[in-house]
Amino acid sequence: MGFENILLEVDGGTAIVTINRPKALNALNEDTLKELDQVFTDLGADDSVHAVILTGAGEKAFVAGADISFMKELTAVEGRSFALLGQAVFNRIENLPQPVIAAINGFALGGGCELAMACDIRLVSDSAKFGQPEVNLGVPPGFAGTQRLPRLVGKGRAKELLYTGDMIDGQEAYRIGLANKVYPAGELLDAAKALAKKISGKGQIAVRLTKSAINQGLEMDAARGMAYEAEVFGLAFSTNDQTEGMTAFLEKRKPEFKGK
Ligand code: DAK
Repeated sequence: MGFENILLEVDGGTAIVTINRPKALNALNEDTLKELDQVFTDLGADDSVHAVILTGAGEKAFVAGADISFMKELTAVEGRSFALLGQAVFNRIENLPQPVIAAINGFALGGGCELAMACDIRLVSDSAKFGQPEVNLGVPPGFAGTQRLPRLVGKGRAKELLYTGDMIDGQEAYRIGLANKVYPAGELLDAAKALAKKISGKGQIAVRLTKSAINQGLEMDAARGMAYEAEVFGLAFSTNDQTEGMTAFLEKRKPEFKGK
């Protein structure tokens, strides 16, 4: 299926999804969200893809937010369905079986910051700018910014960003735990590809089970989270990857994981 607002490239085990509306700083309208939903549905079902990189086209923006010209005339009912669509797409990304790395190459504002937070890992360029400026537009965040930001950076820092709409740069995002690493702009995509490749070389079932244990576990109390981890750990012992990984260690060779 061809997409109008998204570019998809698959190289080895890594898929690169680029949101491609650079004239509107990659702002998310309904069509773009629906295309993102489709592309991530397809990637989630593709076992040859081991990691996904999500980035924005052009040099200025990752995603400058939900599309304000699209949102301006929405009725209350339409606004609610737009928020539910965005939340569903972001949940799909957060719960994709494979890890998703956001390569944040510029503005990540509002829905763009929320999209980045739905990814597993955020690598950012030194020109990146994060913020939740919804209060400047007279609305609260609608794509789970009130939920994911405090979970990532803590309640106090999240409230400051959400109440003021202030922007922070990549270094500050790194300092508060919103970004994993900061790179010079020209090195960002290569760094994301290198990280994706590194993850692709590991036992894929183990990576997926680990993602599930973290995501599910964080929604439970610690005792239930640990019980879930034990189940997931046990499940790994039904795989060839577990036999291969442990045998290879004892034979002092590199494992050859098959994802089975
Ligand atoms: N939507 C639509 N177009 C946008 C856009 C956006 N979010 N951001 C930028 N653009 C467009 C600009 O209108 C401009 O278009 P033309 O005038 O060339 O046609 C083009 O991109 C280039 O932008 P600028 O000329 O403004 O570029 P600058 O470098 O001067 O400024 C900027 C860059 C990122 C600082 C500025 O564009 C800006 O402030 N943009 C808006 C950022 C923003 O407020 N983002 C948050 C959007 S609100 C909800 C559902 C969802 C949400 C909330 C509630 N419910 C249903 C309850 C989510 C809300 C958001 O994400």
